[in-house]
Amino acid sequence: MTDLIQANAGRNASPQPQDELVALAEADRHRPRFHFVSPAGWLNDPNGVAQWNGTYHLFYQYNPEGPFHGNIMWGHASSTNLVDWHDEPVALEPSAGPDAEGCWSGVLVDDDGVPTLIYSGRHDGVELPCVAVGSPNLRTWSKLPENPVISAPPPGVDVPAFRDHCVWKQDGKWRQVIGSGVSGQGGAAFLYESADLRNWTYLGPLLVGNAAAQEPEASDWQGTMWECVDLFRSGTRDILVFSAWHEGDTRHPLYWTGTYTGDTFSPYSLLRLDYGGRFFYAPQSFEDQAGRRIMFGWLQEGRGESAVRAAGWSGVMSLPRITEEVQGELSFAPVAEIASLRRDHRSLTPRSLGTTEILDGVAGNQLDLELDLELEPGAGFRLGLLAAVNSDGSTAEETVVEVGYDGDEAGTLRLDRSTSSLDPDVDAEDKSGPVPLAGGKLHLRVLVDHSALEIFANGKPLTARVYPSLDGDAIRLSATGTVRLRKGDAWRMAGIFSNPRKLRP
Ligand code: DQQ
Repeated sequence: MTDLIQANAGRNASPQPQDELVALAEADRHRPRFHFVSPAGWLNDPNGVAQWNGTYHLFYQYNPEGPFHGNIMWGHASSTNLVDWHDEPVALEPSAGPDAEGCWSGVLVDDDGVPTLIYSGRHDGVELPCVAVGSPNLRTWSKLPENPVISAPPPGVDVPAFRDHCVWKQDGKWRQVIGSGVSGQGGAAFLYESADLRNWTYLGPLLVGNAAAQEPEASDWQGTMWECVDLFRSGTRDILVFSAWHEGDTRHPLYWTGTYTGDTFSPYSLLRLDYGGRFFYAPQSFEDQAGRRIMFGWLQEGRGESAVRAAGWSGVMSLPRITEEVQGELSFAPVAEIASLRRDHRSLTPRSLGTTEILDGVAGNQLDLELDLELEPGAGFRLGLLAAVNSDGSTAEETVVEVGYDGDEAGTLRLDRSTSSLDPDVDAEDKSGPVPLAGGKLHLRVLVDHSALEIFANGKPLTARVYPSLDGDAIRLSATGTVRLRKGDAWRMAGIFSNPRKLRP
């Protein structure tokens, strides 16, 4: 590999105030403790998610210089159980040439035993596909001298951007889709083919969207460019995931169900992937050795820029979630391994719920709650989290999860953050979406990890960030109409990192 440019050349060449930034980040009250976060500085998209020789690998968009998107490199962590993460050396970082301005998102593939990264190198303000090959332990990466391996977006197409990759082997050849758009029309996924991951032939658009099909304000607006495209089969459906983007605005993840045949994807339905919108952005998935489709997403910050700067870190990785097709749509749940972090089990007494009650003996900001409920048509269930209650019983702060049952099969999951925080600078936008509620039966799983909140209601996820200022930790239940708690379990969750971590492991 002597003719290859060493991706890691110059690493640790200049001393950095590493300890200060890490200590600052660790001291932040809003920092999650059982979600993966970068040692400090900035984290965004999951990249190169894979299981390699039994070990799970999570790469991520990383800026160790501070909590802002700049000079993006690939951070790296590994895990034997999808729960505990071991920091690995930075895998890729910008160097003179086609990725001088950033090593943007991409994937890891197994090229006949050689770990190989396909990523977007940024140079002169545009991104182009680049390749790096790895050592057998995935710790040292060498960029190909022929980068970029695709020198321009497809000829004759005016694109707003062209980046991010999904790569797979099919009938002995490599295929990839690259996220893009057709100006004046909509987002797009462009399809390529290669025998060697180095020489690529453009086959045409896999799919082009229609930015005029929904209003730009809609929670399922397709955007004008598709970031982080991800194509996979789930059950009886082919699935094309993308993150809807428009002129620098990261909107939300969506997916098409449909049929991938030949060189095209025939769409059937367009669906929302997570009702938290930009709080579960740029997801990437892989199939593990047990055949599970596992997805990670980036939980963006929802507090003001000065608060982010002061905290010294930005961005949370979601818990790994399994996705499966259920009745033509994707259904999600955290991987079962997460349950190994559960401590101090409390079981809730089955009962009918009514006026507001504070849960006895269950409180905290690092929790896993699992509830089985039964709602009568017209009923509503309300779960208050991170609640700070005034001495007169009024609410000082509270984050509220609500599920309403409209009757038949349908219900609505809603996250009300209007009283989550007294801080006026935090995002408090209402989040909601439909949930299947056959017979009024609801399985609700809620994971609270300080500012990171992941909710799964009958398999429909809603992910968001909250920044309570009063350190409230009470949990409150209430109902309107008839709601029965059939089973309820609560656990405190253990943390996954032992401090201090190294900014540049
Ligand atoms: N983030 C990356 C891009 C991707 C975007 C850059 C999505 O490759 O399109 O950090 O968050």
